[in-house]
Amino acid sequence: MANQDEADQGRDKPLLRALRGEILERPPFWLMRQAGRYLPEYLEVRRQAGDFLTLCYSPDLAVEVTLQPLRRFAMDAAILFADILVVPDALGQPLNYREGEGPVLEPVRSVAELSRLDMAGLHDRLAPVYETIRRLRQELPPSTALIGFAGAPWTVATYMVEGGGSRDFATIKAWAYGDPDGFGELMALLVDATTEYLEAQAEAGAEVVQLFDTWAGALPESAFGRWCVEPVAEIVRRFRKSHPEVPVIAFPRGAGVLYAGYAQATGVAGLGLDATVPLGWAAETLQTGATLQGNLDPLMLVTGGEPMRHEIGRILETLGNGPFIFNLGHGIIPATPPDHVAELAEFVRSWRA
Ligand code: 1CP
Repeated sequence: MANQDEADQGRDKPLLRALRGEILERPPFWLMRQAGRYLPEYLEVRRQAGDFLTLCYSPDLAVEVTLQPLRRFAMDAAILFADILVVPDALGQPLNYREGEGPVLEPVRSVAELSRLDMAGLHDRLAPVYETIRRLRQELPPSTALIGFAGAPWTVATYMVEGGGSRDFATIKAWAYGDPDGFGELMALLVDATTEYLEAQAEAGAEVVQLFDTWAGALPESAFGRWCVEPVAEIVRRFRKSHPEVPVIAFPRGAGVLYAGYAQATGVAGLGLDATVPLGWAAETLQTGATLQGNLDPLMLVTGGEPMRHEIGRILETLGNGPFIFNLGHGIIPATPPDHVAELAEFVRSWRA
């Protein structure tokens, strides 16, 4: 009976209800990059850890930084503290984070270079991440959902091929356009690794998983179908078979009008909207097929005050009458005053109250 009660209580978490398509009186909220450099207590733990990857692979520290924003702002969900680039790292492409420079990887740029990568060590390397999830499930308040995540194959591949962040994606596009079969081998490896990684997260206790496709907007229509939609659809198809109870959210940032049809084509339960997606269009065109999530401009959170409250109000009024999760349109930026996050939390929580 206790187990049954626990299960029922789990199902009642506001985030999970919203992802089942329920319209809640007050939409649940969480914020992409809610843990991180805008919080002084994060910077302190980050300093202790020394290296960013050490922080990701130390369950004690990763649990602590995951919980930090919840203590201040009581979001409806925690998001596992890790990074999308732990997957290439675990496939054998070592990763460095240089201060102020972001991630740096030894690039993989041909089928021959793919032989440096394999899945044999994947779960050993990622075991600390699964341990972080198990511990978080013990520690979270009963109504708070735990979100696991991975990068979508296209976005992860941009870092693997470019060797870090990129402005024009010239190298990866040269490969994908010029040798789609060869590039497809890298993408197939990422579909396999990402599916297994998400499955292991669900087994460890993740109740929702999100796929971040941060650079989806870099691709024209034809390539968008092949390299953004199809890999995510394949991951969702496999993942739903093994974990039908765990909803998937995808965030194809910058997809523009290609947001239309994306949820149907991929089978995701939740669709993350970037800050440029028009709200009325989203309510009419997208909300019939998926629970929407988003989409306050992170710079509005830096501004705060009346302009921010006005914009949050507009988002809630337009999207809050359908299945909806309030969030930002991209991650919190380091310059964000924590007081403004507190204002946002207060405003969303008291909406329609
Ligand atoms: O020095 C530091 O402390 C590192 C800063 C940092 C943090 C806090 C990085 C490096 N990653 C993270 C954590 C992180 N990254 C999380 C978990 C925390 C949370 O959401 O609360 C998540 C979900 C991510 C996801 C991530 N990493 C994405 C997708 C989402 C997005 O913001 O677009 C991407 C593209 C990355 C790559 C990455 N990792 C870190 C940086 C600086 C970058 C971006 C590099 C670039 O702009 O190209």
